[in-house]
Amino acid sequence: MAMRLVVNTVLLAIPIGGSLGALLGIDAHRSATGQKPLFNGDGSNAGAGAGGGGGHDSTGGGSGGGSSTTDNGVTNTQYCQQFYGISPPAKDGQLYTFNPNQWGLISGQTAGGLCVNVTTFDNQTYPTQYSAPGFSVTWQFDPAPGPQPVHAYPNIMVDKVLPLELGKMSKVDMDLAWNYAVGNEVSSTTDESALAASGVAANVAIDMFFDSDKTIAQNSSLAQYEVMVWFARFNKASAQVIGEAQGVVKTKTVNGVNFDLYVGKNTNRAGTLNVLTWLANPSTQNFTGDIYPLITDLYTLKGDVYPSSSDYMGIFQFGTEAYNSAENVTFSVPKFSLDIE
Ligand SMILES: *[C@@H]1O[C@H](CO)[C@@H](O)[C@H](O)[C@H]1NC(C)=O
Ligand SMILES: *[C@@H]1O[C@H](CO)[C@@H](O)[C@H](O)[C@H]1NC(C)=O
Ligand SMILES: *[C@@H]1O[C@H](CO)[C@@H](O)[C@H](O)[C@H]1NC(C)=O
Ligand SMILES: *[C@@H]1O[C@H](CO)[C@@H](O)[C@H](O)[C@H]1NC(C)=O
Ligand SMILES: *[C@H]1O[C@@H](CO)[C@H](O)[C@@H](O)[C@@H]1NC(C)=O
Repeated sequence: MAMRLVVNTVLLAIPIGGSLGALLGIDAHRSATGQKPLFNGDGSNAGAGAGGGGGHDSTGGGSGGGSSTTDNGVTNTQYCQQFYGISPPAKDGQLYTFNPNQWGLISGQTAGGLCVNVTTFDNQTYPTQYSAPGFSVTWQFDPAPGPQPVHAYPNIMVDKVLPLELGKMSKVDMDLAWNYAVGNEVSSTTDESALAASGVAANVAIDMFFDSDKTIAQNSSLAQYEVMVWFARFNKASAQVIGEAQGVVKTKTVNGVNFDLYVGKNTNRAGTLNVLTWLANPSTQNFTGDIYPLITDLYTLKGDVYPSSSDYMGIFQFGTEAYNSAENVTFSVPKFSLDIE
């Protein structure tokens, strides 16, 4: 049991990249702290300095979590660690890992920190085989002074389903709803003007990694393609899509939602990572349908920057890139399910 816990902690602690600069951030973090963060929650927070909640979660390590409350078979647990993933068990269901993924913390910067709350069912049985536990993320970060504006990409990641060859998939069905609001509480609406008034810069996005090599596709530091789907973006001036200045390459409507495609390279990877981003225009707070056409459409475009059907999808995550905000904000996802076939 103890042995198994240690193994899980190591596997789940592997930080997963967001987008711009993710890899730099992780490398910097890793070289600054060595392997310690894999085994010591507070050590990693102390190393990076910020994370206001700092000592919130001394239990760290994947399954421990911070404060937890249970009501009628529903348990809410708060996690404020920098990286450790949380993988709630699901009986006969698909497994997911919640990654706090605070890869861009800046030493000495004042901030309200970031905590992830996960709502699990004690019976480990969710509405469908593909449903994830509900979750929310409360955060506050001051603007980053340097060229790398993202502090964290807290996300939910699908486990065990990947890697899969793109051309052998038949669908990527999603059913999700989210809200973003100023404050420490879950809201059932998103008030974009209130977010703007608090200077919130963030997105709500899927982040996927592809490569022609099955194993490399699972490593965000090495994969050749990053394909993102942004359902919303708050504060256009701060939260820029890579390639935005070059304009829209293509548009596509899926399930009534219009997406604009932007294409560019992540300069932090010496131009070796092609970043293809579908930005919903206008934004949408829910999506029920198949996003596979947003992948297959990329094959129809010419050039090395686009993946092909023989490439593999190695990573699939959904979350929010936290740039900055004057006040605490809460991103909540009451419903998330993903069926990749
Ligand atoms: C599992 O627990 C949840 C929350 O209490 C409840 O809504 C659901 O009906 C339960 N499912 C089963 C199959 O008992
Ligand atoms: C997260 O959980 C903590 C601890 O139970 C609670 O105090 C806080 O209100 C929760 N936040 C949200 C957004 O639900
Ligand atoms: C990803 O690749 C980097 C660079 O080669 C390596 O340091 C890291 O351990 C790899 N990560 C995983 C999860 O294999
Ligand atoms: C989906 O989100 C849009 C706004 O983005 C909203 O107008 C619509 O009512 C939502 N639909 C559902 C079923 O929640
Ligand atoms: C943001 O608000 C401050 C002040 O109310 C709290 O002390 C922080 O814990 C909170 N941050 C998070 C991540 O909840």
